[in-house]
Amino acid sequence: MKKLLITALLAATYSLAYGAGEAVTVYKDKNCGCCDGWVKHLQESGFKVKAVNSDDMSAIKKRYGVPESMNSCHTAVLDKSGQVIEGHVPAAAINKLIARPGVKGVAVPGMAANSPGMGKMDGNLITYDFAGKSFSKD
Ligand SMILES: [Cu+2]
Repeated sequence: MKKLLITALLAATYSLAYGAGEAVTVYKDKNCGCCDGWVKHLQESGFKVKAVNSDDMSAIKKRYGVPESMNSCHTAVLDKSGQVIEGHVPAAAINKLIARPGVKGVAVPGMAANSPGMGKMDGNLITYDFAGKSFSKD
């Protein structure tokens, strides 16, 4: 009985730490391979991902208020909060974003080689908020 309880507690902690089944819609170009890599990273981290292919990503970025200087390949929106995620942002930084509803959006500009979906993470990947301030280092 005690063991069962511990297992249940661990499972609860796990889902809290990893996306908690948050639904996220990812807008991407259908030919984007690294976008698919990032979608996989989100799924493995416990997010429920809906991927939507778009031929006009710049319109999507404008619609969700992504600063032009921070543009990357894909744009994602958290279904519940409406917070925006631009580019190869790691799941840990997204969880931090969810915990801070006052932050409108975060971005990893461009195509960082040390980001999920692109390459091996090295602890030096900076995620910025849309005001340009450093938000997370993973
Ligand atoms: Cu990319």
